[in-house]
Amino acid sequence: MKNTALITGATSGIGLATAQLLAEKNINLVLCGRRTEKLKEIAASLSKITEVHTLAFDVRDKETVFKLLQNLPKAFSTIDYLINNAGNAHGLDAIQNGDVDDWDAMLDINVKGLLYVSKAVIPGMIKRESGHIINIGSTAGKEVYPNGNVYCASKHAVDAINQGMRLDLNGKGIKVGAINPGLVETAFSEVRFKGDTERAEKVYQNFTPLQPEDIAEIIHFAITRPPHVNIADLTVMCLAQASSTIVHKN
Ligand code: NDP
Ligand code: 8X3
Repeated sequence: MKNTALITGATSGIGLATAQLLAEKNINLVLCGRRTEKLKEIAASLSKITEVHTLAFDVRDKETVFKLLQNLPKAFSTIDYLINNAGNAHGLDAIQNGDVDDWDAMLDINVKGLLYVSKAVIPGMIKRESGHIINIGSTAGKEVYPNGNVYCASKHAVDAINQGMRLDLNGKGIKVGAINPGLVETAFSEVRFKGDTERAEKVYQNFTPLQPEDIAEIIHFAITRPPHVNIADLTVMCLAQASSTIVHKN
């Protein structure tokens, strides 16, 4: 029997690379994101190699999250792997200059959205006494950098939720673990800087950042460990990065 992975934020970056890799590994996919057209395009390509179901929703919309995830078509309703990946940074401002809408977006998407999706998926895992939840945290969940304030808070919350999930689901046959990347070259900075591509590109210049495929490989490694092995918390940075603020550039 094929396994099924539900990936949030599958339309771009880490989520998209993970969808591609897991499709190649013959895992069925439930792909989520807000952009319907992008989801259709990805499904058209990946359904040549595996079974794909797409769900377009905003993780902030809790009613829709529960309605869609509790009514998955039978062929996709057994979620073996939940990849809680949807998220972004919005802005990079000192706390005194922060935009409250940016704060709302980061806390609502990165924290509350992850909770809603998990709440919808966990009961099935508990019933089956099986499943694996991978929470995508960040080095920003391990340290705080200047102007990162609320984004870092949201990822510290993911770190706490990851630990809390592991404690509360202990003994229920469910693996829980976080993967915390450093700088990964995706649309992340373009979103953070609200479409300022020039500023976004500069974030990844003069060093070799992680690529989304690097994280996808680690996610695949984590979900293919033997039944008794759970990767609880894994931080990964590119060679040039030593911390959020120390990046060796050429
Ligand atoms: P991208 O911007 O490339 O991808 C973000 C994904 O999240 C998109 O698929 C987007 O889909 C989805 N998303 C964003 N907001 C919502 C929402 N409200 N509802 C549903 N889906 C949403 O960024 P990354 O791939 O880099 O980011 C993925 C995760 O990795 C995030 O949690 C990020 O914090 C984390 N991360 C990223 C790092 C990096 O340096 N890039 C480093 C450490 C962690 P759509 O727009 O279609 O809704
Ligand atoms: C994304 C990495 O350093 O931009 O979580 O916060 S960073």
